[in-house]
Amino acid sequence: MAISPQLSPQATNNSDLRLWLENVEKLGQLERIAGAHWDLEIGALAEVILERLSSPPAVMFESVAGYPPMRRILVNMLENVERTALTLNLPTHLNAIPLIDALRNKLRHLEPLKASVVSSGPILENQEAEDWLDMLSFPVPRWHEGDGGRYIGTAHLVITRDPENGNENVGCYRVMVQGKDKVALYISPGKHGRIHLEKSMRLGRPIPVAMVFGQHPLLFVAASQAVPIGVNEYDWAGGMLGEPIEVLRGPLTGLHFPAFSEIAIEGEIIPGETLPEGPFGEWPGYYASARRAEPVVRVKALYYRNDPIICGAPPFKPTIHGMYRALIRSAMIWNAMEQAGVPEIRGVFAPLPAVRFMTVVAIRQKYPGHAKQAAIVACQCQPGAYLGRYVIVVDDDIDVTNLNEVIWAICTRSDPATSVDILRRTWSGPLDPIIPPERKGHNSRMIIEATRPYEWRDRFPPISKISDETRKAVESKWEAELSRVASSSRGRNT
Ligand SMILES: Cc1cc2nc3c(=O)[nH]c(=O)nc-3n(C[C@H](O)[C@H](O)[C@H](O)COP(=O)(O)O)c2cc1C
Ligand SMILES: [Mn+2]
Repeated sequence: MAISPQLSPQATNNSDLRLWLENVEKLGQLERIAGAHWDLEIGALAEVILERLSSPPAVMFESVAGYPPMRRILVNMLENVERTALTLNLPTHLNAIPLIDALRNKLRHLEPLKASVVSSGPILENQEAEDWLDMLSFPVPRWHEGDGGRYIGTAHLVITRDPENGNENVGCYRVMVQGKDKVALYISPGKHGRIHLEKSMRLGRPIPVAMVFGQHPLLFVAASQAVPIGVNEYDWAGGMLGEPIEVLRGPLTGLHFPAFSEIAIEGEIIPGETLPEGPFGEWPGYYASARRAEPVVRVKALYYRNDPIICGAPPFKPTIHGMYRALIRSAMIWNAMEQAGVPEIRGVFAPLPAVRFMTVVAIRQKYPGHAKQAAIVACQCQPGAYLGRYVIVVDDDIDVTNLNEVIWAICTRSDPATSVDILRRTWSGPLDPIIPPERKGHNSRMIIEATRPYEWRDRFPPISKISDETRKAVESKWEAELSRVASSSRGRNT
């Protein structure tokens, strides 16, 4: 049973998820699935679609079993280059490296734009107070068999305030439903929301919290990538969008949430109040931590739009998802390397399956030691330092986004005895699978210089490959034959 598209007729605000959906639909990249169950089916379908398609569409689940048809779940929002570009307000025709280049330029010149506080918006279309509300009136998925519960927060916003200086922060920290009016969240050490929470705990005061579970994906990017402390995530997103994000001031907490969001709550954490949370499949592709006591938010008010949409980005195995993370991290590392003065950087890429664990850098070598300098900076600059493992430097004839080329460069231009270095006691974290529980904290880095050795780079064996000139001439003369061969062998190619 398919449901006809019901996008809001008033989707005119640029920070509105529904306008984003209209644009994705114009790209032909929005699919709808009706009738899936919240318990494992939505998670499994999202995963299988990622597994089967190299450029997967965004998928909207409607008519979820046991729920009103238009309480919806949207997944796989940012799983290709085009939708990541659309979301970051960049041209959608660019390939990965030109997009990374455009993004890093944009980030370098980004001027945050102060959010504009408004008094109404679609998020207020429905309002329910503490005695009425039920977090499970939405089709919150249990994404994977091993998950400890139903996670409403995987691509969302958690808004908190610093009890000392009043600054607000918007972070993305996983949220599990614990009952009609309770949710638990996990924030890892050092995150801005955790700093606010710890300060309030020390003061012995309840901490007000607001959360948003469906919003323009740019706001999810702002909440889940490293916006520096002191920069408000809404202001950062406004700068990216080129216009201020419209926010409402929550009546109970004074915390701000986007006027065009889909579902929002206000509530508070009482110091010391915890419930068992987790386990949850995490971004390295493993269950890294056991079920443990985490802070509980008592939900005091619920707001939602008509036909609300929960956005979901549960961490699947990174071999099949995470395109936006790869693109954004690559741009951030590239900028940090340039700021550190590394010259002639021709490409930086954090390959998809490796998430943070690998960075590949292409340079045009200028002096002895240039490759080593690039490697050390890439793996120790701020956006590249946390939870890395391998850093590979290649010459600029290698396409850093193509792992086949990178592996060929490693195999033919590095010699393990002379091209590899290990840095010890570098920055790791609780989610590092290879570090045993009693040693979490540090790990190491392997630097691989897979560039032609500087000293004799001019005498390095030439590559056996036709020249660009010959290729062009042959391609234009033989195009018809080449197309015939490609189409007649298509069936056998899969
Ligand atoms: C899909 C997704 C889920 C995330 N879940 C968590 C989480 O559960 N806990 C956490 O501490 N960080 C999580 N992160 C990472 C933080 O959102 C990220 O570090 C962000 O920069 C934190 O914001 P802050 O710097 O304002 O603290 C997640 C990131 C993504 C992309
Ligand atoms: Mn922050």
